[in-house]
Amino acid sequence: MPYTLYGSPASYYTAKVKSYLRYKQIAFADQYATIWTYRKVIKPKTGVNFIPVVKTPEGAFLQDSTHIIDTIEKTHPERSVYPTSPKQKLAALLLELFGDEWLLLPAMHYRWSFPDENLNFVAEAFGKTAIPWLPAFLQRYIGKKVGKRFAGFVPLLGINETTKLAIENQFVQLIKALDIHFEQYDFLLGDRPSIADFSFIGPFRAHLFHDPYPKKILTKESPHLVDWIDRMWCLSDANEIKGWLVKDQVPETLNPIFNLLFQDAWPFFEESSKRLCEWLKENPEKSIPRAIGKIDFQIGETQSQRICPTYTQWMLQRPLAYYRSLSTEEQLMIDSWLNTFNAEALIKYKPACEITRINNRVARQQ
Ligand SMILES: N[C@@H](CCC(=O)N[C@@H](CS)C(=O)NCC(=O)O)C(=O)O
Repeated sequence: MPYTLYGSPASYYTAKVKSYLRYKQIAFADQYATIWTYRKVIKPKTGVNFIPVVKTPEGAFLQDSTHIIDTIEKTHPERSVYPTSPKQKLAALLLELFGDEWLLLPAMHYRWSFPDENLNFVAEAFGKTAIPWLPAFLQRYIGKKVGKRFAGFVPLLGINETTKLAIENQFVQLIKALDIHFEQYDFLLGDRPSIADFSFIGPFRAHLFHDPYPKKILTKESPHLVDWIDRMWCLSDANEIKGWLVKDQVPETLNPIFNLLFQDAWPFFEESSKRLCEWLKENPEKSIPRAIGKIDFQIGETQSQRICPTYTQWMLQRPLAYYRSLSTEEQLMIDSWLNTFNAEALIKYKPACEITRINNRVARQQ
C-alpha cells in the first residue's frame, strides 16, 4: 500500500485526514497507533507523540493534518480541496481554523464531562487502538488510563463549571445552523467538499458522532448534519465531483457559523497570538513550548481562563496571509462580505511575529 495512515478511530485529526484520503481516492493502509507504533514509528520518525501520521510512498513521515493535506495536494492536485476564488478560499481557511482550533471545546466537553454515558465506550475505543492484540478487559483497563491523560486537558482548555453551559448553548446554536445548512447543501461550501469540511469532520466523526452522549443529541436534533457526517465518511464512492458554487458565492446559511467564529473564537485566536509574540520577545533563546501560561477567553457571555496554545497562531496565519495576498479589489469585495459579521477589521490583524513548523513543532520564523 503506497500510503499508511497511523491514527485512531477516536482521534479528531485522524478523522480529518482519513476522510480526505478517501475523497482523494488515494489507497492507504489504515494502522492503529498502538503503543508499539508510538515507540517504533511515531516518536522515532516524527520526534513527537501526535497522531495522525502519514507515511508517503517515498518513505517520508508527515505529522499534522494540515501539513499532511497540503503535502498530498501538491502530488495529487486532482479533486483539490481548496477553492480558487478569493471569498470561497478565505471562507474555507477560516472554517478550517475554527474547526481545528475552536471545536475542540465541544468535542472535549461532550467526551469527558459525561462519564456515565461515555467513559466505558471511549475507554474501549482507546484500548482497542493502543493494544488491539490483548483481551477486551485489558483494553478497557489500558483505555481508561490513556483516557485519564486526555481528560486532564479538559480544565486546561477552559472547560469548567463556569463555561460548560455556554459551551453547550453554543453547541446547540452550531448544530442547528449546520442542520439548516445541510438541508440545502451537501457540503459546507455547497456542492463540493473543501478543507473546511475535512476540518469539521474531525470533531464530528471522531468525537461528537462517536461518543454515545453527543451522538444521541445529534441523532435527535440534527438529521441533516448526520447525513453530512455519513457523506463525509464515504467520499471514496463519489466518483463525480461537482464544481465550486458559481460567482464566488459562500452560502448565507453559513452566516451563523461565521458569527460564532468572529464573535467568540476570534478574540481568543488574537489574544493567544499577541501573547505568543510577547513571549517570543521576552524569551529570544527558548524554543516554543506547546502552551505559554493562561489567557482570558469568552464564550457567549461567559468569561473564563484557559491555557494559551502556541500552535493556534500557525493556523491563524493561513487566512490572514491569504487575505494579504489578494489584490485591493479582491480585498474590498471580501471586506463587504465580512462586514456582515463585523469582521472586516479583524481580518486585517497582523501578528507582531510569524511562526513556522520545524520538525513537527512550532518554531520562530527566521
Ligand atoms: N494540529 C495537529 C494536532 C494533532 C493532535 O493534537 N492529535 C491528538 C489526537 S487527535 C494527539 O495526538 N494528542 C496527543 C497529545 O495531545 O499529547 C494536527 O492537525 O495533526
